[in-house]
Amino acid sequence: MNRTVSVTPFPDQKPGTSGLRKKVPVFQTPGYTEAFIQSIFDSLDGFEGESLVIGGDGRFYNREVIQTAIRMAAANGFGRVLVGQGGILSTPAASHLIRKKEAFGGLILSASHNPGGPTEDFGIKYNIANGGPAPEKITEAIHARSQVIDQYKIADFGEVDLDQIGVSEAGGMTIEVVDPVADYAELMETLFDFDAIRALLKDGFNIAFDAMHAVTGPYASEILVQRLGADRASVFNATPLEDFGGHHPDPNLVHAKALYDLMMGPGAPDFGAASDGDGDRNLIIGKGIFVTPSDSLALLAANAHLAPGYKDGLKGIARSMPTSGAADRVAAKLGVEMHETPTGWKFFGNLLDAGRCTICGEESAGTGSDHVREKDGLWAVLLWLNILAVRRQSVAEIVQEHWAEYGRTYYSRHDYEAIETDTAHALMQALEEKLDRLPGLETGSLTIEKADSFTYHDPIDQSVSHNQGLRIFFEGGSRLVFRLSGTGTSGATLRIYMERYEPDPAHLGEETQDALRPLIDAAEALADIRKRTGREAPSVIT
Ligand code: G16
Repeated sequence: MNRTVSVTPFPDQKPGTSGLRKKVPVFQTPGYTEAFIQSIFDSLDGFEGESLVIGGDGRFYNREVIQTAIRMAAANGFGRVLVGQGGILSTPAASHLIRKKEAFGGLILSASHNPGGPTEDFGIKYNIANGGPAPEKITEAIHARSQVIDQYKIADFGEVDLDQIGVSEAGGMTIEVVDPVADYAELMETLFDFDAIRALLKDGFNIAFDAMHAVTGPYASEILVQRLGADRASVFNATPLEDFGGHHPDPNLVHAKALYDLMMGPGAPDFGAASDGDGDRNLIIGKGIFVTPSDSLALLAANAHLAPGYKDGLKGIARSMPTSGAADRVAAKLGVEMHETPTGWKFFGNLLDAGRCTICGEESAGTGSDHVREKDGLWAVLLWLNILAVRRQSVAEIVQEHWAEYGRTYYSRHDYEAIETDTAHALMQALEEKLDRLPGLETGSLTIEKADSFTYHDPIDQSVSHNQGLRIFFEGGSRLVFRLSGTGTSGATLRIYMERYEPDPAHLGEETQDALRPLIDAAEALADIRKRTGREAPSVIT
């Protein structure tokens, strides 16, 4: 039996960079989760009798929301739901499942790299039939609907057994609990030379993969250990935990410090990697060398043809605006299109669907390709391993050869987390107001060439996205970008992105923060960060 339940709108249900992310107690507010899911369904047309994929990263509250979402899908008229066993689906695996099963769309329950637990973060995101995050016109419709919603529909049936693979019927709908790993692992086998990687590992090439007690544990165990023969001990923190063991499942140099220390220490493995809460991000560290996500994108694009799935070359490359220009130089050399989009994987979807790019990447540790419509952590790890298996060089040698050929883009991001929202907006507004007056200004040793607020014109659907970050370009090619994160759940996070291009082979080995010192000083001089935020230093430097 279906019920219609009255609800009053919640004013804060505006999806951010990647879905709605809030603290668990907010989602536990009576009617809150239901109102948002109903707002999603109310914003879609034509799903009667269609399939919906549902899965999450296994964090606290995942199972409860999955039960609710299944009952609401039935009451709203979906014909079938496909759910990952145990409620688990990594974000790229969910994207693949939507595409493979030709589902109408999917609900992905994750707050990505944010911490999990009873007082930590949760999130809900809707993905469309191409497997990618809903574009802005849908997320805006969801938000608009959430502001006027007055009821939701839910079917009355008991708990679905999420742990048993199989098919059942309830509320007039088919419920299929599927193996979350099998389809994804099979897809990876079609893209990469598993024999070559297996041979590399057999020859004593040591890897370390930190699953951060998050969703990639089962995927990495199946692919790296079972199918590729890596040592069982090389995949650690492989059991997904509801609170990620109390850590932030964020594969950066702060939260994956243990891996970083291992890779920089004596006797380090040859290759280290980590992924995040929902398995879409990646961190790559060679023996004694951290590869920035921007460099990793450039390197993967330059070498992708070494993997079977990309042997015919790339149609184009896309990167988010704050990501460094390292990949642009690869695109120029390959003679393929280069696209610059706003932050948010959803902006790559149209380009991928239209065949305008093959590989995409972001400074926020995301890389992926047209195999799915999400970024994909393990995909990046496997492409790296495939390249290493063919080139038989160390990560450091490959990176250094790349810099020698293309020049090096020194790059860093400074985050000021959980600052007061008003303070963050005031800082951005003050900077924006003076953008017009910046060209020609000297700050330290640097001279400003131009400055603007980034606007994106989507070349496929002609949509326009304004206010996507403040950019300050300096003579000589350096750049500063200021923007506020769209994924945080407490206060605001100010992100400052710095990059400097260095073509001179004699200056490729500097320490990154030293190489960027003039830009770090310029950011302070232009935005008064210390005075305005009261912070002496960034919370996270990546
Ligand atoms: C999401 C988006 C990414 C974005 C990242 C950081 O990733 O999908 O496109 O780069 O957030 O966004 P922001 O700078 O606004 O915090 P994820 O891994 O959190 O889903």
